[in-house]
Amino acid sequence: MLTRVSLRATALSMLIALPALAHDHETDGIEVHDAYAISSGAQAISGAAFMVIHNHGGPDDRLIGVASPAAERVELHTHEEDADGVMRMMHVEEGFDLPADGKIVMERGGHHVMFLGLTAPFEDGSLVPVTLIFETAGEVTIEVPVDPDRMTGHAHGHHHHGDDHGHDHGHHHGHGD
Ligand SMILES: [Cu+2]
Repeated sequence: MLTRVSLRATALSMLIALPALAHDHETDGIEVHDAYAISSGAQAISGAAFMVIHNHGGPDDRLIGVASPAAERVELHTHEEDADGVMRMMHVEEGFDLPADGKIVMERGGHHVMFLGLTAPFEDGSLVPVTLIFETAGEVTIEVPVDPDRMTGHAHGHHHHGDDHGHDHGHHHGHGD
């Protein structure tokens, strides 16, 4: 009898806690699509994540930061062409604009979430927790699947993998243990 009572008490406290959690995520109208993460194999010390973030009916907003337990440092990056025509990766401290009914596209060769100093290798099919920090909407935490073979949504329907694809694969197999 005592056991049954305490179980019921636990279930009740969970019921009370849940609506508060759900509320936080629904008010904002932030929606994340097509998220995936990559790294270049088991020896990799860095990784990247790509996704499309929609702002459905919310006010103008801005993605100002990102956090994850998967790496020592997590930053918002972009690629920019320098004066010599070389593409360079840059930390974007001010973050990315997310206007009302607009979107942020993070894709290969462009904006991305950068993981520096992976706490564990990214294993195919595992989920990387990522917290997106918005100026107005606050924090939105998502789970990003590791999928090194995935192309962005824009590449949909293309079966030929171009040269730009090659460097992302690296060597998946190390020396074997
Ligand atoms: Cu980067």
